[in-house]
Amino acid sequence: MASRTEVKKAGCHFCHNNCGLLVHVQDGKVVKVEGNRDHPISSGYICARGTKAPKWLYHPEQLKYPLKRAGKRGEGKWERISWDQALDEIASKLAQLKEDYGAETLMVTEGTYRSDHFWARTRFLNLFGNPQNITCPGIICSMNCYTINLALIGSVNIISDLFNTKCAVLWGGNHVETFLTRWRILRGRIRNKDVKTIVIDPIKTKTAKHADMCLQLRPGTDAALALGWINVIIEENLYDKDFVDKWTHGFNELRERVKAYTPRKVAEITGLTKEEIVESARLYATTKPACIDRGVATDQIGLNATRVEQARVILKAITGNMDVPGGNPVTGPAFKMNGGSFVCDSELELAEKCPPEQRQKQIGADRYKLMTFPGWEILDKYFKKHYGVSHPQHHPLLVSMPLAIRAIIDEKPYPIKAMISWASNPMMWAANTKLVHEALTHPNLELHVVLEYWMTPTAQLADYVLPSASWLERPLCTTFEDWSDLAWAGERSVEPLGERRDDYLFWKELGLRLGQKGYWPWETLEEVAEYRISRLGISYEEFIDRGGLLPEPEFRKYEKTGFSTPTGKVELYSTIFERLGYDPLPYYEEPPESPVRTPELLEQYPLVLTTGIKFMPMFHSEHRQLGIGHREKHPDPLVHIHPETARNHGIKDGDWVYIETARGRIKQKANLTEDIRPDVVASEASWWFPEKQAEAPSLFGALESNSNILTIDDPDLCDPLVGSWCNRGLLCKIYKE
Ligand SMILES: Nc1nc2c(c(=O)[nH]1)N[C@H]1C(S)=C(S)[C@@H](COP(=O)(O)OP(=O)(O)OC[C@H]3O[C@@H](n4cnc5c(=O)[nH]c(N)nc54)[C@H](O)[C@@H]3O)O[C@H]1N2
Ligand SMILES: Nc1nc2c(c(=O)[nH]1)N[C@H]1C(S)=C(S)[C@@H](COP(=O)(O)OP(=O)(O)OC[C@H]3O[C@@H](n4cnc5c(=O)[nH]c(N)nc54)[C@H](O)[C@@H]3O)O[C@H]1N2
Ligand code: SF4
Ligand SMILES: [Mo]
Repeated sequence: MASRTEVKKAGCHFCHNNCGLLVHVQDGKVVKVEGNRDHPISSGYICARGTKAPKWLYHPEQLKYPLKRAGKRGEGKWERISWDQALDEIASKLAQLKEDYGAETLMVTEGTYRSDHFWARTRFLNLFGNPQNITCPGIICSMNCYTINLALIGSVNIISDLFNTKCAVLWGGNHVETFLTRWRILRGRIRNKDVKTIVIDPIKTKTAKHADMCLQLRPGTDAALALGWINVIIEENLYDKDFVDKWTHGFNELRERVKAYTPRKVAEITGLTKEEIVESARLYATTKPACIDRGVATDQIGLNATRVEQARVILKAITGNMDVPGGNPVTGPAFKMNGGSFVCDSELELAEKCPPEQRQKQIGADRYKLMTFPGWEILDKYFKKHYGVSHPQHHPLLVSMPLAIRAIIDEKPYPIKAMISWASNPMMWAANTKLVHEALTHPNLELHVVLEYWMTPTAQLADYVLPSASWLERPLCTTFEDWSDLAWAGERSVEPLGERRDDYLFWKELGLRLGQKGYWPWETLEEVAEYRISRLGISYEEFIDRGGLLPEPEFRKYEKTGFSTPTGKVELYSTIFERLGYDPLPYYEEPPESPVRTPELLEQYPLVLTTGIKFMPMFHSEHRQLGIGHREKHPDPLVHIHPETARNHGIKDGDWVYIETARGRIKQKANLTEDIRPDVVASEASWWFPEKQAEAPSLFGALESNSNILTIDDPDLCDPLVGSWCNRGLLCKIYKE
């Protein structure tokens, strides 16, 4: 029989760029993957992860069948069972736990934007009666910033118009390694001297090497720098008076607040020079249009995390760069075409199904009020008035992981008896791994289900491990969880391997077994996609063919509609923060552990540590299996140390060194580089070793080189608005193994 080759138009989901890729399928098997030149956004781009996708998909260690634990947790004994058995048993256990402890006893943990069906999980939880007890890295990755945007401008202002900007501030982001498609736009423009760039990073990264200025500040001091910029911009009259007068609320209060943040003071805090601060502020404020393109660093500095974003929103507003070409556009929830709109995530979540008294039980709602129901109720009121649809519940409604973990162990404020980890490896991503490990092995946790591609350290501790279909085995249909007004599509390339299923089917099938009949009308994700575009007047085939639907860019939308905040303006002084009992204005606070805040620790831990340096071709804890080709390129975890610091510690390039904080120690391999501040050490995160022993206590070496052994998760030291913990700006010592 002649072999059959097809080319599928898929949407990659190995990272958040969702590039349009062409997947060559021969006799039902993926043989080659390349960039799709016709894709309206990625236009042919593909990275090493995309190219190696066939090796990834057919790796012998990919999970293919549902597994049930047969020995003790972590013992590595598994029994292969059917999906029906797994779902029946999980549903019946959940029903019993709900009866005994209430629907709130279930916690869901999930990864960072790993698929486009978060709405399905929220729908399931609302129907189950659970108060959105969801915890995920979003709290330290973008969603905390996102929620600040919602409070201050009523929409999202995180995207940057890199095509048209004349000055890009890359704030705590290393685009060369992490934001590949964004970097692709900038690289050409930098080469053509068409754009100025300022990088804010303690390391002179590959990205920073292309920049006009690199501000190598002390980790965790970003809010001081941002407030210093505001001070310079106001003092030197560099702000946009017209925009400030018409479209902002609280300028006078802001002016008073930032008086304390003089360049001299900010220089003392950040370790930058006064000149660097003033010059960079002027460059940003006077080069028009300018944008701020953020990385994740500042989301992870604990106590002061959201205040950095608050100050950045203020900077965009007072310089008149908000929602202008080349600035930071304001994005809304739904793509519109032919008089109809894409069906938003919020329209699928069935928020009204969860009884109000249940909502009040969300863990953390009494202390981190912005990103839980108290904040959401206010934010959604203005959002709905403005956009005509509700805000999706699924990202500004998160439980801080440190509270979730403690609720399992201490049963406070009530017992968490069940956890579903989908697309998530909390043994890798969450702070204070030792405590996470304690929770995941605790007898209090009666049910732990993991949905995965691989047997990971987290999966190794589960009761059921269910095999999931990847982006090659499922279609894509997304508006990025409702936070952009474009819609992307990709088709399923091949049928799922073995008995893998997409995660949507898990939520649906579990729901049907728990009394949710009638609420899951779509059999497949293709049917979901068809439903979601049903008001746009195009066929599913055309949607896939186009790969993406883009709105005509529209700027200065506020001139027609105002901002969706209580004052209708950008709130430099936040009336929502005030209502929730927080300081309405931004301020600087020292990191929980620092040479200034905790000098008593300095003798023992003299260096500042930042964790989680990301790099190609890895994506968090993924792609670490030998045989795909990525691990072969980057086999070991690296810690970046200045040569002078290394010399003082007797450390040579390539030595294995211990990095120790007050929480514990790990080892990584020394990478000596002049590019890092001498007082700073930077480690990689998410390291486990699939080739090492699976069984406890090894758990694939999950406790050996994992930076989250070192991080701080004390709830009192988390950001008070949202509960973000501290991965960056810690105190440590280093020594040779
Ligand atoms: N290759 C690859 N790409 C990825 C990912 C991945 O795992 N691998 N993950 C994706 C995800 S989910 C995310 S969130 C993004 C993250 O993307 P980035 O934010 O670009 O990545 P990071 O390396 O975490 O941090 C960026 C920079 O922050 C600097 N930094 C550390 N501490 C501080 C500080 O206190 N202040 C400032 N201003 N800078 C500091 C670091 O030196 C680093 O260069 O990448 C996405 N893309
Ligand atoms: N110390 C420190 N910790 C950090 C960071 C840091 O900088 N420093 N960075 C943080 C950041 S920015 C982030 S975003 C998080 C990342 O945290 P996560 O997003 O949880 O990333 P992973 O730890 O790689 O776990 C994701 C798991 O999901 C699986 N998976 C991927 N896609 C799917 C899918 O569609 N379905 C299913 N069922 N499984 C899937 C993968 O195999 C992988 O095991 O880590 C955070 N943790
Ligand atoms: S992994 Fe690579 S190809 Fe896939 S979406 Fe990300 S950048 Fe694009
Ligand atoms: Mo992230």
